[in-house]
Amino acid sequence: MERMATKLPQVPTPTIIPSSAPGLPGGGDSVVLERRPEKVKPPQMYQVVLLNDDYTPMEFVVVVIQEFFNKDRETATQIMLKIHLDGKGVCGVFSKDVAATKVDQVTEAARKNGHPLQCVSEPLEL
Ligand code: TYC
Repeated sequence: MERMATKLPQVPTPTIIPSSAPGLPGGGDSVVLERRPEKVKPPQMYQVVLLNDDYTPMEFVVVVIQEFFNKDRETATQIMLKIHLDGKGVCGVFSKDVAATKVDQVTEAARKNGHPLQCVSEPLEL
């Protein structure tokens, strides 16, 4: 099996300070962990956005937001109305893979039900 390349977090290299070092309590060598600037960046996150159209029923959009984005009915209704009025709205923020899966699931559900609903993912600005 092919192995995935994984980036391990960088750990500081211990510095051995001899017990004779001035200002340190005696009784054997002391190990000091020096703090280094953090090199591991958090992963890029993606917002999943629904776009407005003139044909998809409001009720279908509310159910989609409830089912695929785990929102309660009231929140889902507010998001749907925001999309209806502004043209687009964020339904959730996810890692790249999860966002892509949400887009696929929503698009499949919409097409199965004969609706043109558009769902896209966008990298989140820092
Ligand atoms: N504008 C649609 C209507 O009036 C409702 C709608 C809301 C459609 C949100 C898509 O992402 C959407 N039936």
